[in-house]
Amino acid sequence: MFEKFRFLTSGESHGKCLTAIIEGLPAGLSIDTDFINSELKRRQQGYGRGDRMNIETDTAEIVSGVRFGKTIGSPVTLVIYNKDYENWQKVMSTKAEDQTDEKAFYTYRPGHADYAGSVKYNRHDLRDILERSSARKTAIEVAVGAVAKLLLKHYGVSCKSTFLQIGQGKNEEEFRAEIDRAKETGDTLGGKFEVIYGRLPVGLGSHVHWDRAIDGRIAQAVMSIPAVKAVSFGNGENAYEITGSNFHDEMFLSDGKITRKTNNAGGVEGGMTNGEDLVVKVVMKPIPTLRTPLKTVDSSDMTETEAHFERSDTCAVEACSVVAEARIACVLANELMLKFPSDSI
Ligand code: EPS
Repeated sequence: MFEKFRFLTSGESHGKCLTAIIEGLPAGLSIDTDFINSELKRRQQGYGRGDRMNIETDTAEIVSGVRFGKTIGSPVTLVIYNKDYENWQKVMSTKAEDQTDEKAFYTYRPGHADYAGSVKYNRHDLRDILERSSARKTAIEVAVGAVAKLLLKHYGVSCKSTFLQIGQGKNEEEFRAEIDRAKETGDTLGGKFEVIYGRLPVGLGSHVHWDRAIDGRIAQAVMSIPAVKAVSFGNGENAYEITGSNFHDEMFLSDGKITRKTNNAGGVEGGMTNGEDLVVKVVMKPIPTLRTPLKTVDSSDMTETEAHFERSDTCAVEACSVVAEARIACVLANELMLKFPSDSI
């Protein structure tokens, strides 16, 4: 999927650091580290975040690919150090001789990766799965997305997010009340938000093969964010109840240019951007690590029990929207580089 703007990330939630290597950036792109760090700060904020956010002050260190503030065409390496590692050095040691059962756990958290991950990778201590399945890894993805956003900004592309609903709440005041209520009862909350990218060129993506459709690529990138359960474009989630004459966005001319009065397609037709705003709607489920225990199974003796609780957030929808912006930015950066290939800015 990422043919031009490619990246890999590594790192565990309580490991030493999170790392990313980005390849495919043109040389000469200004890398504004303050912008990258402000995006990391946005991801840490939001009403309902947990105690881990009081420990971390995420900042990205650039260790390759940038000289005197500009890319030089070589891979860009980013590192975010986990402050909390200080408290986990023994438990997260990479050395065989440090083997310990401290912080091991065996009760699957329903809704999390524990069960399927432990079966797939044949791990007894579920911490081996928790550490990478944790949404902690989205910190480094936001740093990569910030670099992608710098490329998009260079081409004049804009980005914003809006919260549509959290629990039953539909405005800021109601969001907070819902989150307070969930927190009191040891519960968690999901929500719905939209990400809008504007001023995109016509023709990113393609209709010629299924795996080149930009809506498909964006859906994959957003759906794989931890806890995301639904992704749609424009008015796509309601398309089943509207007739064709009401759904499709009619075309008009204004000063010789094509204009539309509606954007039910969310800026994508035939798997390509059509010049209208790209509107991606996302639903995040409530985080599955609950203070109020859920019924589950203990894998060590196969008895019914209650789920493991580890420090968690009550609601991370705001953080999720920053991660979704970042993932979409990476897809768009790749598509821009495919359509306008260039070794330098
Ligand atoms: C997160 C860091 C994690 C969690 C949260 C997101 O830190 P810790 O496990 O040390 O509390 O706060 O992740 C989850 C709740 C989860 O289920 O994945 C972060 O940096 O966003």
